[in-house]
Amino acid sequence: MSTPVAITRAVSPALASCELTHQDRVPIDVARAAAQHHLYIGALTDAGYRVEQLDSTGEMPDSVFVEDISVVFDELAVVTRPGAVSRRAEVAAVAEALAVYRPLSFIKEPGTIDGGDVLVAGKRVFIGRSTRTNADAVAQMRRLLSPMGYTVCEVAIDDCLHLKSAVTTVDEQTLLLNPAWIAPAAFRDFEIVTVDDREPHAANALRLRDRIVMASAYPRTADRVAALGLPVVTVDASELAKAEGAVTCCSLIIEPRGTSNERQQRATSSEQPVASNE
Ligand code: CIR
Repeated sequence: MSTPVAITRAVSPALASCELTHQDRVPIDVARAAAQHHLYIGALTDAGYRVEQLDSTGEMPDSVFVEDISVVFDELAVVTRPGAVSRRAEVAAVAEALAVYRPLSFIKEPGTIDGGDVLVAGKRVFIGRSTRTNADAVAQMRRLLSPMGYTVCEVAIDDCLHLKSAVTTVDEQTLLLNPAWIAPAAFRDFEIVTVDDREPHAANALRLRDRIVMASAYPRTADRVAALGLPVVTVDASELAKAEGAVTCCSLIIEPRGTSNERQQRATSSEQPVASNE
């Protein structure tokens, strides 16, 4: 496999019945959410990813947030046991799709973990202890990953759904972070870029091989990332955000083995434009 792959999953007709933890339920226009998802897939395709889109049903309202069902490493894919019972029906089809690319390991009961709580930065794996992810699953992750040279670090998070609601990687050594939701101290070896105070949800950015995908609702934070010399593309994910989702949640990125930790090429100019995919 030399072409990178992104596994995505269709927006369920039942999206409006999604799980919600920190947000109030507001009406969701499913057709609009599907249209935004279509543009998101376009951003992945533009970046050179082959997109494999799985079907959904009315029995899995949160299926579009496929990130929560697995964590993909070079060596294996860990298939999660999602913290929300309503999301466990999503697992089988995602595992089947991933098995083509990686050996699989499964988180077992009583462990629960969502992929959104797992931030992989090189050989370091940070796991957020959210309402979805418990200590047993962290221990299982550590047992699986330590023999492969990964260090697993548990971190506390406040006031947000997942670890990656609060912090994501934008290049090998730089994290985009909302300090109101997570203490930067856990990441002292990294350079930290903080979100604009007016854009608390902006810390969720999707790092692809040569660009960063961010939601268009957060232009000030996008400018901060672009100022690092990283090409940023933005997509409108506002309807998906009503279901407490963001840009990393909507794909499982599978890079060819051995390339996911390559240092991202920074452009020579420090003034990269922010492009829109809307
Ligand atoms: C849920 O609560 O599970 C969905 N409504 C949203 C999941 C978003 N996933 C993510 O941030 N990784």
